[in-house]
Amino acid sequence: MLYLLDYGAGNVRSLANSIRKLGYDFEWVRHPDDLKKASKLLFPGVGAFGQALTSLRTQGYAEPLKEYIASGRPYMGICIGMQALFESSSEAPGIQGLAVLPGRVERFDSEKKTVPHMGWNRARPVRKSAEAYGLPVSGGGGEAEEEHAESRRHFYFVHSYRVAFDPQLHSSCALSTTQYGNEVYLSAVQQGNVFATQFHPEKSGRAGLDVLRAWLELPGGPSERAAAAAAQPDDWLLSPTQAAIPRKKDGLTKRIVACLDVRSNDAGDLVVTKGESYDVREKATTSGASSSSGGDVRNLGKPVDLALRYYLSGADEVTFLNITSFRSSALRDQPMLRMTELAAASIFVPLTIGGGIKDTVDPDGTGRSAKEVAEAYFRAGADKVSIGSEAVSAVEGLLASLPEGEYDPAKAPKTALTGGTGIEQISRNYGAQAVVVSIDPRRVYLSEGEEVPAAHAWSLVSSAEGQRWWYACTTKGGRETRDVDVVQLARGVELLGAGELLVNSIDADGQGKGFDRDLIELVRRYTSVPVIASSGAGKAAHFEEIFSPAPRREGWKQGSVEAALAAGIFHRGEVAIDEVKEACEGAGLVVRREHD
Ligand code: 1PR
Repeated sequence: MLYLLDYGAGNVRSLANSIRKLGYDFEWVRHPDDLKKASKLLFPGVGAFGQALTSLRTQGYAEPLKEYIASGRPYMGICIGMQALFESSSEAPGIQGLAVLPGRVERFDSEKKTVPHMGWNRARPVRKSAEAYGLPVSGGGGEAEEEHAESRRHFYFVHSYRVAFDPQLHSSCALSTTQYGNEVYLSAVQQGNVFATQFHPEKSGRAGLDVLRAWLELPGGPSERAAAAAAQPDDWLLSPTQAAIPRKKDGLTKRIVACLDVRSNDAGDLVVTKGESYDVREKATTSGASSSSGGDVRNLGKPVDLALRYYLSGADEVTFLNITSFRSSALRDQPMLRMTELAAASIFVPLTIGGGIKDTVDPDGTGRSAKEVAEAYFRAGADKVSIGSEAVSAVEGLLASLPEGEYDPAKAPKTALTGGTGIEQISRNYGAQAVVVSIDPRRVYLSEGEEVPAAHAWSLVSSAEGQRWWYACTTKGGRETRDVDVVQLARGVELLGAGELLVNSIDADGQGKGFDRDLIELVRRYTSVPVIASSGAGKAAHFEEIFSPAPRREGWKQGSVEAALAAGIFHRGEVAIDEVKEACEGAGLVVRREHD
């Protein structure tokens, strides 16, 4: 029987879903004795190294787990489930790993790249036996076959710590390596009955399902096949020393995100809608002539059906935003939770849920913290939550703590970090990578001779045509404009623990004229967490443009972003995700292709 070891650290629903999807049944490990009954064991390992190892020890799993591994029965570890196999981690000094494999887990160097390493990257097989674990070694020769094999080597990673590949130390366990920046590290290991991946197969589309399937198909009990593969002396595809040499460029791809703005329509059904500049109602018609908005909510389809379509056609991530969240409490918003569960059952790429992630009070008076609300979505299968309006309030809190004349929330005194905001709480408990902040800025144009307010001078933009504007943040889907500019918001939430910024634009939304490059470059310049460019995509070339590094002002950081999101063009079938990826590839960018 296959067992899944969940020691209670977080969301393992997606893994359970993918195993069921592949037609396998499993039991949860409920007691250390269950490990004696298991003929196969999967350890997803969510959370942090120290927390995982401490939980294993305090719950009495550490020794039975080592005995299980020593018995030769198949073990598969994912992420922390892989890191736990090593001796120790700099994430938790003094806490011993299981020491089944040699080496120490250490943090990525964040000097020249963003940490965590988040997104799709290439796992490069280093031994022939990788093939048996679903990692294609070669496509068989032809160009199409090679392309197909390559599409099966991209996986979803999200981690800040890794085991650097050491050709001597890891010559008997390395199965694949991955390069982030100029660091080459172990992305899959296999030694005898032990197999583990740093990436998340359950979030890696069909390529990930192939890896899981390959392992699930291995015979249970002591595995002769795996042991035989490990023993082959000529198994290396290239010498370990060569494999350790970093290439010119790493394999991290640009991510294409499909976004679904969700709300109940006037009939009460949850639908995907899409507007222009956040107005999602059809233009009302009076006596045949179209007038201002006020008609029905535009209905572009059912959320899970559309999302599934995007997943199957190669979206790297799917985001659902509950755009009427300001009206009701998210925890009682069962349709969104149920929708998340349904989506997570059939979509195996990262899912982000936004809208209403904030402190709420149930009708019976029970208070629900933003963390509890987020937890409900993580349990339902979300990988990240996105926070909009509450992020603005949190940054206003930081700004209020600054001395007169200081406008940078990143300089807020330590005492201003109360730990009480939703961003801080969710980030602390689930990691920064699980917290996206969705920014809804609007341009504030300045008339001739008008001065930009001193506090917002850094978000001032002047166009070649002589127009000047700055970006004010809004809440409640653009209904309220606040005295916080986009740079203040971005810097403030980064300090509070946000791991990613979704940068929308009310002006560009639904216009199809391209992303607001000034806005995106502004946020990029002043922050270092990954940025998702959003709003305004009208054709495939717009993605290529926003990903291309073309700094327009002296001293500005390269304008390229990690991900770009679109809604309208995908919903209306005007541009296919594949077309976007083709255009990006044509421009020399690395993208992930979903295979058939
Ligand atoms: O404030 O934490 O409850 O979150 C509410 C969330 O709902 C925010 O993320 C906010 O951006 C979103 N939202 C609120 N009202 C609207 C609306 O449209 N009326 N949608 C709305 C925002 C913007 C993008 C859109 C892109 C791409 N949608 O997500 O998908 O602009 O569109 P395009 O490619 O068609 O141009 P809280």
